[in-house]
Amino acid sequence: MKIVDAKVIVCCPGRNFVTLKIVTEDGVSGLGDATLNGRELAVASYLSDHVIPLLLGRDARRIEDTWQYLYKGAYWRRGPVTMTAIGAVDTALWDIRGKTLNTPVYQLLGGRSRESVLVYGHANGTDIEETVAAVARYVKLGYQAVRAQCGIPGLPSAYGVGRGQLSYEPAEKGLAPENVWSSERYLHVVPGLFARLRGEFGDDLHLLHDAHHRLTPIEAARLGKALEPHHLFWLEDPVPAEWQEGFRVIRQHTTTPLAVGEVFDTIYDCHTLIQEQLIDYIRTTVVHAGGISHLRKIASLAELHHVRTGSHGATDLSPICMAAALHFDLSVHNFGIQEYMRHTDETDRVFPHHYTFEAGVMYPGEAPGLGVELDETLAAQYPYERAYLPTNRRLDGTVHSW
Ligand code: KDG
Ligand code: MG
Repeated sequence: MKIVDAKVIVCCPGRNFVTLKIVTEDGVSGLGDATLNGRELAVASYLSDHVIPLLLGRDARRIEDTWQYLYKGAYWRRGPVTMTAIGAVDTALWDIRGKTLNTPVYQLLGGRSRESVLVYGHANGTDIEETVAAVARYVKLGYQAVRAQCGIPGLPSAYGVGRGQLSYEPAEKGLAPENVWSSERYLHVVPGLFARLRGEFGDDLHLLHDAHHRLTPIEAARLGKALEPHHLFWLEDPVPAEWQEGFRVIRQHTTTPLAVGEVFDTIYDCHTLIQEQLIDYIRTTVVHAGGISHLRKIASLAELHHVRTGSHGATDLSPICMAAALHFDLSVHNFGIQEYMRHTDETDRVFPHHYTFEAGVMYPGEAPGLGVELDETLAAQYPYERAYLPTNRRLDGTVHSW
């Protein structure tokens, strides 16, 4: 089953998405998400200029061999651009395999390990009371798990606080905006937010929080300790993710569960964290960590060390990635939770899909392959628009992690 064609489609139905489409000699096509927020065209070029010429004529059934060929064959290994491109090829090949065998991808991954996939939504507000109201809206929609973020007095903007919609979209059209940050002010607010949320919603609702890589280890340890009475499902990205040793300090001080991984692109970024049990959830994604094949290897290592998965699922990951994540989540034994930010209606129209949400859980659907299509005619009506994630500076002007 030879690959006879492949192309990259870049579109912007509200935000930018990069998609790889691979076609076989039998006329079967598969899709892979290749979106790297704020650096989209680098992956598009990597695929068009360097990967697609290598795919033509290859057997689409050799998924593992193609992964190894692209990874080892580049000589320059790892990195978000390379691994997103490999992830797109891998995802598209799993899609083709499912369509060829007329079965949903999760059946090829060992079948269902559970009936459905627990997801968490994003609640946010400019202050604590607005966030409480936002969490209430999610509870009303049936969510069993909610991530809560709120504005910080004295700071003009805060990570995770949107513009009043259910979805939060950080990328801005044009050049990168600058945010202002103060860890001191942030640390004053967050414990009070969760005390208020537990008081309002009781013990059963799963509550999550994302510190978005901004604290030092000892600050994160202090936050984790302060949050212990409110038993979070997890505290995400407490310190810059590449700073693996930092987690040892946090771990010594707090029992708040820790999650990390959305910026990791291979198992080599997280094997120490997993093997030393310095984290509880590994949040690598299909799109950025080398596709379904590589994510399964990370999950297998994590399973040995009591670490569960928690796939990243922000709106900058296209519905193709969302579908792939759901097939993966349903199949792996040590699944934890899946992030779910709803895409805009425009995005859903460009990427019609079979996955569904009901009562706080999701289902990938029973369509062959991943169960997502790309309406190329509609996509062509939304050309690429340059957009960047924000940057961040402390109150005194020093650059800080965003
Ligand atoms: O592109 C960056 C976003 O995906 C990221 O900021 C979202 O942290 C995020 C999350 O947990 O969804
Ligand atoms: Mg995050």
